[in-house]
Amino acid sequence: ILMNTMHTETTTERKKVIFSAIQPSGSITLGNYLGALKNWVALQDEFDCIFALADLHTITVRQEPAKFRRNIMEAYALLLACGIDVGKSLFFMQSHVHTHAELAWILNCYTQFGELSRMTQFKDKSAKHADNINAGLFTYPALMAADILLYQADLVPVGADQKQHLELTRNIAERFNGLYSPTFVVPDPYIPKNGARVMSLQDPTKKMSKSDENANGCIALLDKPEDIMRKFKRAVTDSDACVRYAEGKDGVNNLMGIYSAVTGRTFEEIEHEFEGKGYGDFKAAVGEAVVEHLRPIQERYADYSKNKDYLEQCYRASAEKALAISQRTLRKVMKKIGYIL
Ligand code: ATP
Ligand code: LTN
Repeated sequence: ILMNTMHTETTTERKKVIFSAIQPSGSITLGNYLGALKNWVALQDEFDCIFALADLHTITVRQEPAKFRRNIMEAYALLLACGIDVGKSLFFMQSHVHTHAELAWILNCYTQFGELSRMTQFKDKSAKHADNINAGLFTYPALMAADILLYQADLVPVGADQKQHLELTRNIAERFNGLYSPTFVVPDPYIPKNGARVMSLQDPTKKMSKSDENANGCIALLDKPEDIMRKFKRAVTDSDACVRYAEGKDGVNNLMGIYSAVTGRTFEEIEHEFEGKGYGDFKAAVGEAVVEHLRPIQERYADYSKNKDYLEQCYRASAEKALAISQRTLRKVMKKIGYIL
């Protein structure tokens, strides 16, 4: 009997599925990397991973076509350089897989106006782009839910700012499952302990963002070493002049978080390392550690970005497989609703 149960357990066990996406809305930042991308790379060996460039989401903010096209190709090459391996994972453009837009429409009809109105990203972006508060910006989370639910993802590696969208995705999935019958896996967020919320170097109460007007606050993965060093040297700290993690020391806490994420050292070890030293030494050390961490990524990027044919092979092959997987879910959903297939 024991043998039997063991046998059924191993045969019914399915590898957990990971889904995540990033918008090609500008230069990818250290915040994106430490909050999300680093985990994408790390999870590839253990799980079935599916990653996308969320280029449909990106047009919720107006994009200049030539620049948008460059940003998409840059983001694709850069993510391969970060370690996304299309031999292990799928990695494609959301706009190449039509099921995303189709399921998004359906899920829009299972998402309440009140729920969408509470999304802080919607409120922030509406304030920032007051001249273009379009319907897509409002229904953005329904498309994000479609991205995730199409692949029956168990885990979604994201930064802390996406937690609210993930909770809405779970609510939509549970609602649909309750109305019909179990259809979607209800996904969990996967948020790193360290680096989940990298703050602007100029205003450490605001998150580091691709679309920040103050370029000094933000480290792009492709920034030159001298620019990275300069930005860290100018980073806002405090007048305490002591490297320690404490409430109210937002600037120093942020730098310690970054240093810890790229070196693997604990906060205690960092405090010890800089005992008796000033912020000048500390900021230079953080800058150097980041430069060294990014160096191999930048070198690989230089190679990938020259090889457009290879990039195209990668994203087309992944999109084809993603379409086949996602179509299974979409058909199931449509059948349950009552559509004639
Ligand atoms: P935009 O400025 O266009 O809104 P963004 O920089 O906020 O872009 P997204 O494409 O929205 O980036 O996010 C991609 C991933 O990076 C998400 O998982 C998000 O949670 C994560 N992320 C974004 N900013 C940070 C940050 N400052 N710290 C940690 N994680 C972040
Ligand atoms: N909204 C996300 C990008 C995104 C995403 C997703 C993340 C689009 N679809 C699905 C995880 C899963 C953001 O980072 N702003």
